[in-house]
Amino acid sequence: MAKETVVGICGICPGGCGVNVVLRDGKVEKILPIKDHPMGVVCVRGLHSKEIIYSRDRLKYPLRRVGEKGDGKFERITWDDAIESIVRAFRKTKDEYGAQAVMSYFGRGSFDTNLVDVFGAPDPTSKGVTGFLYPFGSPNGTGVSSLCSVSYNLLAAIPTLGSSMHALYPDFANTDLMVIWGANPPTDSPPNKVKKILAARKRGARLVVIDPMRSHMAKKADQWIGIRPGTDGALALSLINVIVNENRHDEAFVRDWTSGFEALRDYAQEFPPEKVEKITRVPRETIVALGRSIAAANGASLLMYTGLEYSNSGVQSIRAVLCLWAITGNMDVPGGLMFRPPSPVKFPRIKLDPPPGVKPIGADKYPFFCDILNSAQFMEAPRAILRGEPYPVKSLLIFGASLLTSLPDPEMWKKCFKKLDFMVVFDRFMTADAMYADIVLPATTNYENLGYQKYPGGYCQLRQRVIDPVEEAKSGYTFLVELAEGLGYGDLFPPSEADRLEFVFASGPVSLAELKAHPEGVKYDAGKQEYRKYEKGLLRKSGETGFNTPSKKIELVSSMLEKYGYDGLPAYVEPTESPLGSPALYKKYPLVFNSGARIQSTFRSQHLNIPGLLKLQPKPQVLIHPLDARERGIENGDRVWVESPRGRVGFWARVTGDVMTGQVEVNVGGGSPIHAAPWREANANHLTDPENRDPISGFPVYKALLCDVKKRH
Ligand SMILES: Nc1nc2c(c(=O)[nH]1)N[C@H]1C(S)=C(S)[C@@H](COP(=O)(O)OP(=O)(O)OC[C@H]3O[C@@H](n4cnc5c(=O)[nH]c(N)nc54)[C@H](O)[C@@H]3O)O[C@H]1N2
Ligand SMILES: Nc1nc2c(c(=O)[nH]1)N[C@H]1C(S)=C(S)[C@@H](COP(=O)(O)OP(=O)(O)OC[C@H]3O[C@@H](n4cnc5c(=O)[nH]c(N)nc54)[C@H](O)[C@@H]3O)O[C@H]1N2
Ligand code: SF4
Ligand SMILES: [Mo]
Repeated sequence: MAKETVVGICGICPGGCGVNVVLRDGKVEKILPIKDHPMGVVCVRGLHSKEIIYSRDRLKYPLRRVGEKGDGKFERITWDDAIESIVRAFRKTKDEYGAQAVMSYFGRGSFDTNLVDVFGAPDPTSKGVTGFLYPFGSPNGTGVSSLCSVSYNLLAAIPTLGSSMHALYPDFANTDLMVIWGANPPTDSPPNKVKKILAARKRGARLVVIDPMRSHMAKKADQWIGIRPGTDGALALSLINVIVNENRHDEAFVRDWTSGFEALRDYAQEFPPEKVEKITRVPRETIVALGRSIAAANGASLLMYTGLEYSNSGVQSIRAVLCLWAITGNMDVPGGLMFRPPSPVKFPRIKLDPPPGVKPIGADKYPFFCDILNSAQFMEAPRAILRGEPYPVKSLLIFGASLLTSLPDPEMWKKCFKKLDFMVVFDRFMTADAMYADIVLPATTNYENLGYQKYPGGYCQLRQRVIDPVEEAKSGYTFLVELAEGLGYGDLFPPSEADRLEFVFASGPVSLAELKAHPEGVKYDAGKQEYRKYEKGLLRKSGETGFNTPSKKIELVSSMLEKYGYDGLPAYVEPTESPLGSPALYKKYPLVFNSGARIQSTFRSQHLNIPGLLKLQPKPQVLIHPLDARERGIENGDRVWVESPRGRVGFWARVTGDVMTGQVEVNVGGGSPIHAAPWREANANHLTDPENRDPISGFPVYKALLCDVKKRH
């Protein structure tokens, strides 16, 4: 057959980058980027799509475990048999312990719009799949939101600004100053902000990056401000200190549109730059100069992501930064942090409500998290699985996630897997978790699925099925609908991917016919952008002026958090395991441990078996400063142990000035049986601590711990 080019969407992650797929004989031959696509980028993983789709490691058939848990002995079964087994097991759990004893965990392999829009919780601000088990009677929909991005996106933003961060964006096109704080856009998926940032810089806007590492972005910046991990809250409060003490805040905005200013101003007195220099390692002159330039900027924009989430005051530190943006009048003004316009169109959603009467796991310890997300906090699952507290959990569905590589203390999670009555894993590959599952099911890549993708700013594109599913792999949608049918509530959902498209576009902003006629995508009206929407009643559903918080103001002191018993102020807490927080331990473990900065060629635990991508970084590394390396007799490329109070794991040293002295960065992702040998044993989460968490979000402190690095002889 001749070559055929299909306008498609990259099918590796849900980023939604536009690609041209060159097919030969019905198989993907090549992936070519489309430059004028709204995403405008294709990352290195997308370019290696072919290798990923046709990897010999892909799961091909449904499997049933026949050996002991963890042995890796499975037999091939049919899909019907698999669904029947899951249904039987879930029903048995429900009969014996109640529906709440069945739990789901949706990971980074589940973020596809086509799933979230159908199986998500009622509040569309949350991006996870939390509602699938609601009709079954279980409130215990959980997932990677228990440890990723919602601390910033929801838990800090909603009580402060009255809105999720998904509803905001930095106005790079008009900005004077860009502050990138705990994010590295070149590795985001898709990495589509980089172009805008570089264009703004070319136009004359200053770029400042606050990061413990000289990241990809920091290398392109006017200024890199290195910081000790986990101390950003202190830095933000010190910037506030400089600004209020020099009367540089936006007085009119503070008076009319914020609440709690006096209390914040008083609290910030505890954070003078000379004291905060010792906490953060940011020189006092740098703090003063940055405070002044944020206040003086004619529109200061802010980009954050996960960098601040993993400390002992993650939520509050992010809040402190948002407060800083508010008091300097940088909200919803040209070049500042903009609210998206209220959209005149809605995509229809299926309404799934949490079952009444039973609280999700974790609601006793993290009530704010569970209420905002309509979800359980998965970090509390071990208590339920191992000890039956506050009630037992007996069956677990793991969908597109790798718990043993992503959560602290893999050995404890293995114990949980062994204790469960039933576990099912749905994935593209045989993960470490799958080795413990009763049933393992093969998932497609999105190249094998039919669906749609919507983009911010009003653009929608059909996700064409570019190739047939590999062997017996199924899409997440097909699997979940079949499972729902087995469990007796399939009628809630359109029965097939094609029916789902009919459902969405029957009343959506564009018609299915239009989308089919324009495979490159269709624009629609996503609302008119206006500045200072709070003055015009455009941020509240009622049409009243102000922000969508209880007081209608930006709450510097949060009434919502106070109601839940937390500090209303954006209070800073020193990381509990740190040079200042645990000086005795610091003597034994004299390096600050950070982990998980993204690598372009990998995605958390993914692609560490894909030869073309592995070539880009064959071995798991610990990044260490030349002075620290020399002190330990370590040279670039040496095999080393990274030791924490929890244990030791082998890595390879990358000696580089891109990290600060006294601090290391450890690669995350390793630890799965299909990984290339060097990565297979390198599970960084043997070094992290499941009990060390942010008290509001319950997120593990992945990025502010202690360790030492030793040469491995
Ligand atoms: N120490 C430390 N630990 C961390 C982090 C850190 O920074 N430091 N980062 C944390 C963060 S932010 C996150 S999000 C978690 C990530 O945790 P996970 O959600 O476990 O992410 P992945 O390792 O990417 O695993 C995703 C799995 O989904 C599969 N998959 C991919 N696409 C699909 C699909 O379409 N369908 C199905 N069914 N499966 C699919 C992949 O094969 C892979 O096995 O890790 C966390 N862990
Ligand atoms: N290629 C690739 N892309 C990915 C992923 C991947 O694994 N690979 N993972 C995806 C996932 S799960 C997520 S959640 C997003 C996350 O996207 P980002 O949050 O942008 O993730 P990173 O690229 O790690 O950037 C975080 C930055 O924060 C810095 N940082 C760490 N600790 C601190 C701190 O205490 N303070 C400050 N100020 N900065 C700190 C890190 O050094 C790093 O440069 O990326 C997604 N995109
Ligand atoms: S970010 Fe990379 S892997 Fe994800 S959709 Fe875009 S090109 Fe594909
Ligand atoms: Mo994440």
